[in-house]
Amino acid sequence: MIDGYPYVLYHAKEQDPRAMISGSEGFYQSMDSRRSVRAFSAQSFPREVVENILLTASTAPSGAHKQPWTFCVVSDPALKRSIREAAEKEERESYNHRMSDEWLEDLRPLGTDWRKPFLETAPYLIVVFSRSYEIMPDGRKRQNYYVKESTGLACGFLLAAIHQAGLVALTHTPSPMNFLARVLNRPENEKPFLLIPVGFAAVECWVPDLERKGLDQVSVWYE
Ligand code: IYR
Repeated sequence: MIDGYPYVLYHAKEQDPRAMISGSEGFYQSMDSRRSVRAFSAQSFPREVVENILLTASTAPSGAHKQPWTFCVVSDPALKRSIREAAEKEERESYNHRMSDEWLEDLRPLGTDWRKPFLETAPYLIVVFSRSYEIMPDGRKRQNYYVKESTGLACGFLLAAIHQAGLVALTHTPSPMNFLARVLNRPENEKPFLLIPVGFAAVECWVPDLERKGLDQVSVWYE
């Protein structure tokens, strides 16, 4: 007990430096093979895998340990179709009128457009909502903290768990995405954050030949 709150001992891990180097290298190699995918197979997989993935995502750190996220899992074909139709309506408007020339030019290498067939093909859509506050059983509101940072971290863990399960995903950002709260009938304290189709890659699935920034481009060391 500390200040009346229950505590448990966290056991520090003793590790051989060589094992640490090869372990971190192996994890890096695995994560480096992750790709965002837009061509999905229709093949499904057990619901239990999704459950484990969501439990993993929920191990992310969060402001005051409020875990301010909700994962809506959509596999119902009619609902997937409604989401696709609503997303394409917004995306068509965005690609044709709302996005700047610079933005469209930046997206050209990715080959994206307003069409989102993967929203129907992928066996599961995980629609992530962030929770600005909690509504208590008596109707009063309780504040959440660092809601975007926390939900972003949970989504990072989610993508890593999806990859570890041998599946692929797309971090899709239809914009604006208020339609998701409407279609899924979410409460007023939840805001749509990301729409993540999950499944197996299609047999023929081309991805852009991207290069990742090197260490010297993403880090500055003060030694
Ligand atoms: N939301 C649009 C556009 C789009 C924007 C970015 I930044 C991307 O990296 C990819 C797509 C869409 O999903 O097509």
